[in-house]
Amino acid sequence: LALETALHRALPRDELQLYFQPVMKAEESELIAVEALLRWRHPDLGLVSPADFIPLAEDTGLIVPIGEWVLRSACEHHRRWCEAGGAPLHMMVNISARQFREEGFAAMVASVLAETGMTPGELTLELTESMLMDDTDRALARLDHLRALGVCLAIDDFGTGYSSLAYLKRFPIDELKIDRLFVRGIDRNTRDAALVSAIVSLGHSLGLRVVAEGVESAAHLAVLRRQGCDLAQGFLFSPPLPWDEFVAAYPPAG
Ligand code: G
Ligand code: G
Ligand code: MN
Ligand code: NA
Repeated sequence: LALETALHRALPRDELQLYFQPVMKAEESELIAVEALLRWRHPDLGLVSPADFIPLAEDTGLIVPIGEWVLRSACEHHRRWCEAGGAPLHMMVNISARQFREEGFAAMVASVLAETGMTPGELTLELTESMLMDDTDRALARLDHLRALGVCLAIDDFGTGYSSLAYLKRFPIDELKIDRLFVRGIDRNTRDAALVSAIVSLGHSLGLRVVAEGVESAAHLAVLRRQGCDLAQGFLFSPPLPWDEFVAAYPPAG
């Protein structure tokens, strides 16, 4: 309950912050996108991971205002990037299940796009398989609504959820993000390598871009390049960084 009370105050007290992790073209190691990752600076507990407070935010419904803040802040940071003369950069934002199911979600996305002047095609919303699997007809309607706004849609943590491949045929998805669970062993474990290779082929045959998460070593990247994976994200390139550090590491007009 104490944590819940504190979470209620997090937004008005300005305790939430976005970190940004670069996403690179696998072949050229060139910056192409950035994922916004939420952090909470709790006055006593210090930095609290979203893994520890997103579930609470979902249960209490606080995820709705918090998620809107995340999206607006991500779009505002993107505008700063553009104003600094940055090359086109996709902004990737995580969406939670409760947010996605919220009646006004697509309308909220539309108004944030309008208010911030964000180019819809440069925004990617990250969804998870389980969000699409319950009530698939309604999920499809929501995805169509979002796609009509011009935003891109990605499946995050691909391969780990409860899912069916049939939805890939029906749903208007642009991108698969392979969970780092599969990437971790690709340079040593032939099963992991086979799974990642199969996901890359599956994605490409459906016209999707494929991102590998959790790329931690040059050996990981070498296998991913050989397999033709499009994009790579992970500690090999950079951990998630505060905006100023991200911009210093990847100068927009550099
Ligand atoms: O950045 P980190 O590894 O601590 O993230 C832990 C988990 O929290 C990941 O599953 C990530 O997708 C999720 N997460 C990070 N930022 C957000 C956010 O803004 N919204 C939602 N819904 N989840 C987030
Ligand atoms: O679920 P999602 O993919 O959104 O989770 C993103 C989380 O993964 C972030 O919290 C980030 O800190 C973490 N992360 C990013 N790159 C790496 C990596 O190379 N290795 C590991 N172990 N975690 C990573
Ligand atoms: Mn993600
Ligand atoms: Na993921």
